Amino acid sequence: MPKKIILDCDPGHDDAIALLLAHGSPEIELLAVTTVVGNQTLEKVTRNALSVARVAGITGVPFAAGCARPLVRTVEVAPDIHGESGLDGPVLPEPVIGLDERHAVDLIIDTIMAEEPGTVTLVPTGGLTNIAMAARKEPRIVPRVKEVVLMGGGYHVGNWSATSEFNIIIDPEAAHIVFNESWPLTMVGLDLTHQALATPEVRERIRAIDTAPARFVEELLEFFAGTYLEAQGFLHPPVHDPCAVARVIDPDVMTARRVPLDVELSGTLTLGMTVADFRSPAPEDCITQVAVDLDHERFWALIVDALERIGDPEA
Ligand SMILES: [Ca+2]
Repeated sequence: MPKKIILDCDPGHDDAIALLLAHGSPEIELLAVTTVVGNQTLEKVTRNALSVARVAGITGVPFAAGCARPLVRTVEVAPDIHGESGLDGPVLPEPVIGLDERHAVDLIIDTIMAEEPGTVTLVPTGGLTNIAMAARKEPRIVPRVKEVVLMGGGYHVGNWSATSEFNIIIDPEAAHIVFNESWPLTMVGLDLTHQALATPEVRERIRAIDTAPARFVEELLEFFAGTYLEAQGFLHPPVHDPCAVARVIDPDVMTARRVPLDVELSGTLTLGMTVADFRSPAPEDCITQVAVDLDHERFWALIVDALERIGDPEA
């Protein structure tokens, strides 16, 4: 049985690859794709999501636009990493599918309420505004969600401040809501995703697939490699968001540790820090975990396999 997911994203180079991975994996049934302000404005990331849908040949999956600003804070976007479009590098094709009429928050709620309880996994790869809003608007979704597997945070590194990761710090209040709900939650944070490096060897394997979607991914990685080298000093770019999808496809692609987690809202130096309590043993009622070690080979094999299965949808 494929695992049912809702991908809540802000494409974004790594979000685009996460979407391709989710679509191309036979282990995943993509129920809905929702967008949220983050790497760029809501308008831009939503258009990007629809463009990627065309590249991947995704039809019959509802896409909906969500929140255009965080719950409390002002909008902060990341052009130094993702460019002015949010998805700079490849030519972005004109979308061929339209948006669902519903707000993303309502699409998330309707989808979870329509499925059997305990079957839907939420995979947020952007700020947590939509997910927090959905939990507050319709609390009955919370016990129905199987698990939240999110890309965000980090237990000993940040990338937007010394202690904090972009997806969390752009809407820390939303993250606080999501991390403190009663659903099981796995944080796939920077400690893990900084191991998901697109090395020259990996990029050669993707180039060798020689399809339009694979070339699109290679062009994304080319741009991402440049900004990650310039803005953050990475020799090879870390490809964050597909790590959360990979965790759902194959839990053994990474190790995880059960630890209590919370989000700092009042620190003057540590706003948006995801605080993990590694003291042993974890409390019996602890339902949160952090991803620790990635199997690099197994991870990239999932992405290569998904791209091979997608083939050339428009050829
Ligand atoms: Ca993202």
